[in-house]
Amino acid sequence: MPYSSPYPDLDIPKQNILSYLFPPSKPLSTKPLWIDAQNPSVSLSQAQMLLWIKRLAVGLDRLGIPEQRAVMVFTPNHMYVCAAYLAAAGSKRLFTGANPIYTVNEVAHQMKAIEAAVVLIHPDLLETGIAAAKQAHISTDRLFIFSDSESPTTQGVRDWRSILASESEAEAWQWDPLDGEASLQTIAAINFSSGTTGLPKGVCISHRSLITNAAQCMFNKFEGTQYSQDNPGPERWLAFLPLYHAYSQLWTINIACKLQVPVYVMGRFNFDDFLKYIEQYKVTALQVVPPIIVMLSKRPETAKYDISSLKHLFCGAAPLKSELQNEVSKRFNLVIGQGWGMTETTCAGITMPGMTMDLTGSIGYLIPNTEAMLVDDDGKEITKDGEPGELWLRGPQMLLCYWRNEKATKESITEDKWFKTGDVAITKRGLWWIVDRKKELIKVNGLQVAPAELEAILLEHPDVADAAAVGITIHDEEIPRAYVALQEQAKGKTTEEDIKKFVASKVAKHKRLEGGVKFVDEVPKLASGKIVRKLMKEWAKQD
Ligand code: AYL
Repeated sequence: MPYSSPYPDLDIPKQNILSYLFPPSKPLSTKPLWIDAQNPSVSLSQAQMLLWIKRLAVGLDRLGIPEQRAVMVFTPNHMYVCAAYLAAAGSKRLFTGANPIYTVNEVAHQMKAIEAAVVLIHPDLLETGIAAAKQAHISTDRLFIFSDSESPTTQGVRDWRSILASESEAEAWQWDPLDGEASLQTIAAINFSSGTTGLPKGVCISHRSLITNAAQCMFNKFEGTQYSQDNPGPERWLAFLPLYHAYSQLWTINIACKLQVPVYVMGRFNFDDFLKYIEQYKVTALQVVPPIIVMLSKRPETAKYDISSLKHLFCGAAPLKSELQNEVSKRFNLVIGQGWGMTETTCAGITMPGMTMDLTGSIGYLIPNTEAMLVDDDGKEITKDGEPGELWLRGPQMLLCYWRNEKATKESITEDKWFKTGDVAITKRGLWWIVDRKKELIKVNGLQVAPAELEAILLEHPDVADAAAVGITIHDEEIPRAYVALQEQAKGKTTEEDIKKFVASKVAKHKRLEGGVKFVDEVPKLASGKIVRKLMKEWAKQD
């Protein structure tokens, strides 16, 4: 028997994400909702946001972008990313975002994988964006400069404002309601994840899944508190997590809009600014990742600011030590609740409700409408509380499929719709703990690093005969390390630094081989060719 959520099922509407966020029955709010953290006189209300969404949706129609084709953004956070996300999804196109620290090769990979039809590029990233588009054979007239102020045409690339419809034209635009089955089958967003194995893949999330996960997380947020969706209480958030990731999209765009919580949108992350904004705007709650909790614990800058307005931190994306959770919670007098989820589960799957303070490191309870199974190495179901197994999940927030990758889809979703997470969990009395990771994934700063991607790059080096990448943990932080077998003639000549530099020239910072390069005679593999990562992780522990 699978485990089910302790909460009653929620009734989730089957509709367009725009119908859910901007219901015609409710007047649109004109209060500042998305506010520029750096320049708070600049903001967008719910009503203004909808107008930008419509103007862009009509603009995309005019460009002739077909349904279910990708609108990609390559930018640090700013308010208009929310408009691009909802315009793309709401007009039945697909939203996808690339990490603004990506190299040309990384952006080009994503552009090609998703067959981007339009790319909106921040002016600071124009050179990288144009070079990547060339590699991906995307023509210049499909690229647009994308920031919160108008830019002149540069290298033939126009500002995104040039494709926007006028206000009156936009007002006439109506979205497809996507009632019923269409809500389940229409993809709204594609974020990238390596899943349990291989290279990063596009994760197809439907309108229905987006709505489901927002509803589940809002239920969970208010569970056991005096507040509710109709009366969320006095809240102010700071959006510093990147909007190309599911976590920020869920809270900064969808939930903030639904609950009408003002959110200060921050561009590039900087810890001092982060603290300054919390103080300045009296931020009440934050969605964070474990490295933020580490910074709050260790960095002296925290003493310079008054962050006593903060009452709640919601932490997900990587393991958080309970000692650290408890220390930071006591010191700053706030509740820290963990949540677990994946790009493939829209975002959340298991979370600690409301203002519950847990001292055991638990990630919480299954959220409504969600079932789980624990499965042993032979594929048998584990039913005894406290016994570890691979976590499988089922619920309306699971991905539809991996984009144009039937093989990966079949490998990760069973015929009766269980999604295999690759995480190892235990459960006791309805609570859940993540105890291990069975899949290859390395998590650095809460961000995914796919070993297969690093291995492909290592093999491009002429002196490398074979290579494997694994995550190793140093001072509670996971970082990538490579085990490399050199070609005969390179042995004793090619150095660790050579390999590290080679990789660093091709990847974003968080994927660099900070855990070092170890030379081996042979990369340990099974007869099938499968790399034995566990063994290398054991070696690393003995260093
Ligand atoms: P992706 N503890 C341990 N590992 C975790 C946790 C956690 N609390 N949360 C995520 N992971 C790991 O796609 C786990 O290995 O999504 C999982 O398979 O970037 C992988 O990260 C997925 O990484 C929320 C809010 C989850 C945010 C998130 C983060 C989603 C990260 C639930 O409510």
